[in-house]
Amino acid sequence: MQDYTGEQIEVLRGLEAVRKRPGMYIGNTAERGLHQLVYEVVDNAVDEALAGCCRNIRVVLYKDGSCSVEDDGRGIPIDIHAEEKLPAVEVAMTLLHAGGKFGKGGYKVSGGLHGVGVSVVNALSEWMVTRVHRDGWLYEIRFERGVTSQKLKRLSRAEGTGTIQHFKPDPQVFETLDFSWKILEARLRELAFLNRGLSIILRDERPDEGPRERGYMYEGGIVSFVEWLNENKESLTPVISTNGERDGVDVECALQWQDGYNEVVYAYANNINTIEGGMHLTGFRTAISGKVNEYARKRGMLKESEANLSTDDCMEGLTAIISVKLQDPQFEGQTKTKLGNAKIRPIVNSLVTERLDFFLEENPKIARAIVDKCMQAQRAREAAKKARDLTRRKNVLEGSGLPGKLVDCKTTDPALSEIFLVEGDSAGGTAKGGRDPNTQAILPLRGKILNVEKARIDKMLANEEIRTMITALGAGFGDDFDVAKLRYHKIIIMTDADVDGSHIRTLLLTFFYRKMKPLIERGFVYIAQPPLYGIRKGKKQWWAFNEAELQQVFDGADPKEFTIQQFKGLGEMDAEQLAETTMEPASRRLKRVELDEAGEEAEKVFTELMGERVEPRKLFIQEYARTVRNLDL
Ligand code: 0RA
Repeated sequence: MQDYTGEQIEVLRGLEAVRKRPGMYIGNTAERGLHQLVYEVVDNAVDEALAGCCRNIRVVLYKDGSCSVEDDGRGIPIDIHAEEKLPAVEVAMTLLHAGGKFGKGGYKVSGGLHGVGVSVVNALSEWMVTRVHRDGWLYEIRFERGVTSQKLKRLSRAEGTGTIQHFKPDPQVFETLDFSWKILEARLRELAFLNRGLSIILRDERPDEGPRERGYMYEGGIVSFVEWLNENKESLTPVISTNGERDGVDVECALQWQDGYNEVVYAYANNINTIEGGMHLTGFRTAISGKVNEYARKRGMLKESEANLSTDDCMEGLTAIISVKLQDPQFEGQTKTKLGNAKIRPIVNSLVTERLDFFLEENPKIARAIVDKCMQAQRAREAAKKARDLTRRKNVLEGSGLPGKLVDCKTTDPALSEIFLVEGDSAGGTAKGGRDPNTQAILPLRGKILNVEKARIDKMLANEEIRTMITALGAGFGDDFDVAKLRYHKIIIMTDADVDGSHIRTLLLTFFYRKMKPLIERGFVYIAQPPLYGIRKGKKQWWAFNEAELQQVFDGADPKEFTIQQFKGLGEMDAEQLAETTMEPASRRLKRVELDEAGEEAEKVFTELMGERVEPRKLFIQEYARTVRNLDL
């Protein structure tokens, strides 16, 4: 029999709650939740850096599926906690919500959103080892599924201070245990940008060909972040930056206009990407439009009779990072990524206004170029509005309002409806023959659609294929896009398995990413997978989607015994074949297009592949050429 003290019972209850409903603490137990564990531990180390006590963080992924995070901070305190009568480190590791915030006078700010506490990581790990360098000693404590398995002990004399957290995610909890270099790299790079001078190293010891290691450290902080984002764009201005502290709030902004048409603005609060925006973003946007309009009027570029430039006009082609750090962040909104603290708005607004005022006065030539660009954006937007109104009116006259090329499905329930965007009229005809008319609609697209990466909104709307698509999907586009009005919840891109087909697919994805992003964020976009080969032997029929599957069909037999048809395009299949292999839900394969958290990565790839500059595209092609399969020649 063991006597449990009050706090031991509390620990066990806490652990049980976390292990019973891990989703409540880390979102889910899939890939996202798994990476959340690393973020949680890294956030603690970054907090130590924010307190000015840590310069280096090192993250290592091991072959056994474990991960360690090492920092050179002060080391988690090991003295006996007055109330719990346990070493402070044990309290932090086992008590829910004790987090890093035990003791008074902790940090000034703390990455609050994740902030579930490292005890949650401990509870969801098969084992966890915490080592602390402090007071000339190295200490160690061990846990199994959150329960202390080895009390804190002194291992050896050691110099310096710091903490090493080493944990192995529990296979009983997680569906996947495979850490992704790409996902971790994106977040660690972001953290390095957001915390100037902080060095973060990522090391992966899992690859058979040997360890892989990369370090991230930016003396320029968010200025470097903007430079990195704009690396493949033609800039119109230098990076304009400002920072300051007011009312206990730290604000940093860096911005640069480039000659593209997209607004690339990321706002952070306590290192958390506030994708829903909030007070810091509002303050920033009003500062930009206020100052640009004021300057344009003062210099007579905008006449008295003319309307103000809209905020969207002023933000066209602007790349910016806004980073605020504050004591008591209020995270609101659906995904708790909208900063609610009202006092932040005027602080950001006045800092950016002051800086921009100074910049415009000092650089009249560049200032003129900025205003010129905003006015062009305004003209394009007005032209687009006219075009839009015109199409609306035309639709009313024509009846249903749907494009004539669309072969619609019978159901009107978006959740059950699918639309196939098909390359070419002839494949469109085949798809029409093979579809299920109740749930599947067909929209044939003629040739290449416009590359929206290189076109303004007015030119976009002059493009027939784009207009047809917007009308068929029914949810508008750009700033007016409303996913609630979407007519289909599966948008399936069906192009030929050749270079032209890939190009059309990329053009479509660029359009959706730039002008209907929620489609991709909500996972409504899919790519159809037509087979590359049809194989026949006697009465038997197989389909192969790649070379390996083709070999599987042969199964060691002589390929000459089979009749093999290689499909170069959708048009080479008849309606029945296309239906069976590519369209029927029961037998087809679909790839869902997903966007991971690292939004900057996707942003950069679209610029590289579709933007004005040729050189980055060449480099991209050279880098990935080695991995290309099935290139048609
Ligand atoms: C509370 C107080 C002190 C350090 C820490 C927490 C601390 C926590 C973590 C978590 C990961 N690495 C960490 N490094 C430090 C400061 C105690 C003192 O004054 O020495």
